[in-house]
Amino acid sequence: MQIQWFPGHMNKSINIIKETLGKVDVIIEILDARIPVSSSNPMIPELIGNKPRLIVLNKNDLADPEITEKWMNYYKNLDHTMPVKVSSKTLENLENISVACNELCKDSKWINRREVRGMIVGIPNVGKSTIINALSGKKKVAVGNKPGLTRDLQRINVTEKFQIYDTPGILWPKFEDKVAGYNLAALGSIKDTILDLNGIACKTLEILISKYPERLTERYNFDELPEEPHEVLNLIGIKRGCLQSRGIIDIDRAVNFFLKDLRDGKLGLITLEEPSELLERERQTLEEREKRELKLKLKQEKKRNKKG
Ligand SMILES: Nc1nc2c(ncn2[C@@H]2O[C@H](COP(=O)(O)OP(=O)(O)OP(=O)(O)O)[C@@H](O)[C@H]2O)c(=O)[nH]1
Ligand SMILES: [Mg+2]
Repeated sequence: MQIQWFPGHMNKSINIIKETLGKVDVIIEILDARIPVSSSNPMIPELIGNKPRLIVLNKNDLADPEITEKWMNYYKNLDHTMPVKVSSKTLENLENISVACNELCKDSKWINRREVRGMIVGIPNVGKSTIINALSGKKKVAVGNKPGLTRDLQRINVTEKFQIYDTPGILWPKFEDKVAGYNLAALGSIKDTILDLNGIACKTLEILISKYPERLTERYNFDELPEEPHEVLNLIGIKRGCLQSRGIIDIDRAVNFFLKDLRDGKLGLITLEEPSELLERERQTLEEREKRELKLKLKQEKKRNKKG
């Protein structure tokens, strides 16, 4: 699964962040609590250096609380970093953002003289605008479920002591990490029109069969959960009456049923990735990169030999 992003957008985003970085005290990185790794941007640590970073695990109303705790512990152990879990939809814990930003800056010389300034960053659809609207209590920023909606940089006074910049959906996910592509697509953060939805549903079902088998059994009233994702889709098709003429199962409809259930939280509180999987995930990404580079090298050699 390839994630699309255009070099022009990437350069513009980086320039905006770099320009704004000098004016702020804290970087507020919004992540989707259900997929903290997949919804992160690989360049942030390098870009912000030693600047304090607040990790906001947003959409916590949809995430598995047990795994969110694991992620909280994981981020607590990183340098210059503090995590908070929030839901900008239910407004749960939202005030912790300003509390944590103040905490991150509490030893600064200027802390009693002026407000803490934060800059919100994150990949499309993680809820940046929803958070700012909720914090400011006004509908100042366009919100939508289509990726890439916010376009211009804005500055908002949250309280007298806390000010934030809104940025467009300016960061990109990890291109090289295939799992990230699948996870983002499964949760609706990449436009469906460009996707192989059947493949995405199967990849996600693979995770759910191993992590949350009982949720699938409950939701679709299975007597027994099949082992293979495509078999689960077939069975969802049958259970939901997705049938074409002559009783053939309409898999596309079954896929849509399943993805809608997942995105709407109908399968319960679900998190697709855990900190313990990080190392293996990085190893896989590295292996893929090496394979790609080797393939390219062989191709170039073949070309050279043909010429020679
Ligand atoms: N359930 C739930 N949905 C949320 C939450 N926060 C945001 N959303 C939804 O996620 C979608 C994207 O939210 P936005 O605030 O537009 O995301 P954004 O990061 O500003 O997106 P771009 O402007 O495209 O970069 C919307 O449908 C929101 O309603 C949350 O905490 N819980
Ligand atoms: Mg936005």
